[in-house]
Amino acid sequence: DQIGDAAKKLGDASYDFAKEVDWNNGVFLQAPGSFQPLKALKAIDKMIEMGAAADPELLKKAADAHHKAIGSISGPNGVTSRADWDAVNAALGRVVASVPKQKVMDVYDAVKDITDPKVPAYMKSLVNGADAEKAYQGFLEFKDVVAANQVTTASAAATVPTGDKIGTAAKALSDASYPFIKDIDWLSDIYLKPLPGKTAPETLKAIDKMIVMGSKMDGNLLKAAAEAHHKAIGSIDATGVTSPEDYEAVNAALGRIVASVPKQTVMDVYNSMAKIVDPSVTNNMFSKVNPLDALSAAKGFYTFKDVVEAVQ
Ligand code: DGD
Ligand code: CLA
Ligand code: PID
Ligand code: PID
Ligand code: PID
Ligand code: PID
Ligand code: PID
Ligand code: PID
Repeated sequence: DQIGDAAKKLGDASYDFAKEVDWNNGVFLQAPGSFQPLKALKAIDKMIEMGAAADPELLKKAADAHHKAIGSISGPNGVTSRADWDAVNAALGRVVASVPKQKVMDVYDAVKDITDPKVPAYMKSLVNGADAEKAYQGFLEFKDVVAANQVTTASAAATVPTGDKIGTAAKALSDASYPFIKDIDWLSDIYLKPLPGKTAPETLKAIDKMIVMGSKMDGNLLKAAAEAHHKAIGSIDATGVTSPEDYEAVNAALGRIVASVPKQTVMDVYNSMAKIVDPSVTNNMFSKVNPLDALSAAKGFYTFKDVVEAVQ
């Protein structure tokens, strides 16, 4: 297709740049400017809306392309192979083309709103500047091909199951855990701190397992989960906490996507995360909330998971 061909040209223009970026640099975990959680949540919300509007099949293929690309990483900078670099660009170009232009620009504008104007120049200063300009020129040509293949109307909303066992169980889980949700400091910057003692390649292994799980999920249910998160973001209070109803809808939606993949795929995520999350992290989280609320939430979760497993 045209986007695939254009991605090869983009690769010619951008792979030198890709090789020069230190993908393992911890700076990429930082907020791109001053820390503004509510504005950042707005930017994420725009990404969620774009993801919910995208073609689920193309999203899956993009997830698969990333998984494959992680498998061909080499060298100290963590760069993927030339072929996989092109495949990721092509897959993302197709995802972008599957949503109306305005949804893409809304993401750009919202990210711009939390990005210090000095950040792009700082990024450029870490690589060969001429190669960055060549890559950007390539991106400008690529985006014209994407625009020429872009849809003009959004896809239909997801179908949300009703009256199912997971939906019923989600009510009990939500009742048991909403007090805990209210105890959590959602506006803290602690969630942007590096995991103690873990390197980027180690962390990427766990993220890879999530990518694999995402690509196996039922596309309609994943879209419904994105829509539920978007709705929940719309009802947050000043501390970032969503309404009980929207919280319940998020739990139901997530239970359903978990049930749509094999148990082992879920356990692979859990086990790989357990390897990188030191117990000190969990204990620290626990120390900041009311312990009875956390225990009630945990009990609710362990009851909920049996219902999920039964329909998995
Ligand atoms: C950049 C963009 C990269 C900056 C990286 C910041 C992104 C951080 C994302 C953090 C989000 C949070 C998610 C994680 C949450 C974790 C939860 C725990 O360097 C601009 C200005 C605005 C920059 C900010 C907006 C970036 C938006 C990027 C899309 C968002 C993606 C989402 C990422 C999130 C995660 C994904 C899963 O656009 O951009 C560089 C540009 O900066 C440079 O400016 C451009 C002008 O826009 C353009 O108009 C033009 O002037 C150009 O061109 C210069 O510069 C000139 C000529 O016109 C060209 O023809 C050519 O010759 C060129 O020069 C060659 O030099
Ligand atoms: Mg990705 C984007 C890393 C998994 C879907 N992703 C980005 C970039 C960053 C990144 C490189 C955001 C920061 C930025 O804009 O830099 N992703 C990244 C990692 C992983 C991952 C490390 C780990 C596996 N992503 C992942 C998965 C999905 C996505 C699983 C779902 C399938 N990701 C996704 C989308 C987008 C990203 C939809 C973006 O739109 C965003 C992005 O790249 O925006 C431009 C700048 C970008 C780069 C350095 C990448 C190359 C860009 C072009 C080809 C060349 C460079 C031009 C110029 C020098 C700088 C960019 C200017 C900009 C205005 C265009
Ligand atoms: C400028 C000036 C003009 C010239 C110009 C110009 C540049 C404009 C630009 C630009 C626009 C632009 C847009 C970009 C958009 C990037 C969008 C990224 C989206 C990320 C998403 C993440 C996610 C997911 C995901 C799916 C999940 C939801 C999420 C489901 C259902 C300034 C050059 C025209 C770069 C969507 C993918 C996992 C949130 O206009 O003179 O330069 O860049 O998890 O959804 O699972
Ligand atoms: C524009 C203007 C509108 C019209 C429009 C428009 C286009 C927007 C577009 C577009 C946005 C867009 C985004 C793309 C992004 C590509 C990002 C590629 C990333 C590749 C990576 C590869 C890798 C790896 C990996 C992880 C490793 C690092 C690597 C570590 C820690 C402008 C059409 C709407 C194409 C990250 C995965 C293995 C490098 O908005 O008018 O057209 O395209 O090895 O991580 O090692
Ligand atoms: C400039 C002027 C214009 C021309 C121009 C220009 C240059 C702009 C540039 C540039 C922008 C730019 C951006 C780059 C972005 C790279 C993003 C990489 C993201 C990597 C990640 C990696 C990771 C992980 C991971 C999970 C870990 C955290 C991390 C935990 C909990 C100035 C040329 C356009 C290079 C996200 C995945 C392992 C961080 O604009 O005229 O030159 O470069 O380890 O999670 O640990
Ligand atoms: C233990 C001991 C026994 C008792 C027991 C026990 C506990 C086991 C547990 C547990 C398992 C467990 C699993 C959990 C799994 C969480 C998985 C999260 C996945 C996240 C993903 C994120 C993503 C995306 C997304 C889609 C994108 C890709 C991504 C596309 C196509 C120890 C109780 C049985 C909590 C998938 C969603 C946006 C990466 O066994 O005695 O306690 O918890 O962006 O994909 O867009
Ligand atoms: C298990 C054992 C195997 C069998 C199995 C199994 C089950 C795994 C499961 C499961 C995992 C799972 C996960 C669920 C997670 C639910 C998470 C809900 C989060 C809700 C939030 C709501 C909100 C917001 C929002 C953003 C705001 C904050 C809030 C800010 C900054 C165990 C079956 C495989 C259900 C976060 C979105 C508005 C609070 O593996 O043997 O069954 O379920 O307002 O952000 O303000
Ligand atoms: C313990 C012992 C057992 C019993 C038990 C127990 C407790 C465990 C606990 C606990 C675990 C736990 C975890 C918590 C996790 C909260 C995670 C919140 C994430 C929030 C984020 C917010 C954000 C943003 C956002 C984007 C911004 C950055 C942020 C940028 C660029 C010990 C009870 C089981 C509470 C990610 C989205 C706005 C940070 O196990 O016997 O009690 O709690 O602003 O992006 O700015």
